[in-house]
Amino acid sequence: MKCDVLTIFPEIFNAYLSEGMLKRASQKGLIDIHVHNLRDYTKDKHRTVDDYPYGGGSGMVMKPDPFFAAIEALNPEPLNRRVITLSPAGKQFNQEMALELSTEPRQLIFLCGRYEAVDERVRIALADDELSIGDYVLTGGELPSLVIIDAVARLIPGVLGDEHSAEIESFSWGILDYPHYTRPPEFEGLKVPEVLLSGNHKDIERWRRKEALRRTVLRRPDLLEKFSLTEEDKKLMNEIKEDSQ
Ligand code: 4FV
Repeated sequence: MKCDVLTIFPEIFNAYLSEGMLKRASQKGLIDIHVHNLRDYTKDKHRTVDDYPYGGGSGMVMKPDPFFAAIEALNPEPLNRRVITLSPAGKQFNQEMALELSTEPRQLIFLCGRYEAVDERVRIALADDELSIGDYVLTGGELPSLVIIDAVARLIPGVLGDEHSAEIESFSWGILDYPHYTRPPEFEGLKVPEVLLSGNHKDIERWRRKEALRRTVLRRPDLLEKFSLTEEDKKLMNEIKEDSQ
């Protein structure tokens, strides 16, 4: 995973990328992330990146020029770059998209907006994707970029400890995760489900699948619309229905 980020607040990234799994992944050369200060691509002595909105209105708009100059400098070749802008108006980011981006051979370039918005010509002329991390308004595109970088990087083979393969995890299945427990076996009067202490891996797998399905039925039934149930899943769903009678 080779990716570059354009932002007026590079420090935000340095802090997050120098901890935990992403730090180790960079050290292992599994991911290669470079953060650039957009102001380095301005031409005026005040390193201006924003200006008043045409048509009036509150707030400022980010100028197109620094983004164009930066992309020209970072990778003028449209065919081997994938430019991503972040906005609430973008396509909703999800695990499926994370999986797709994790196999993307081209250089990913994230353009982080600030202020009211970014001049629309940046999206029109430069962006390959416009993504949203959710229906709410943030102060900048830095957090959405980090959310996407984190979700994609952990799917790069070798980034997650080999004991944890992304394939076995819930959203990769397309349903919610099952409940997790660790020691002590009883805490605040709350016991760990017996089956998890049984050592019977077949029963444990069955229990985990059933609880994952139960949670999905209760909390995200929308996920089940695009989820193909196995014959075993259908039996579990009947049990879940009976349990709730
Ligand atoms: C956002 C989101 C988001 C809008 C104006 C940055 C802000 C400000 N981006 N998913 N939700 N962006 O709220 O991606 O410049």
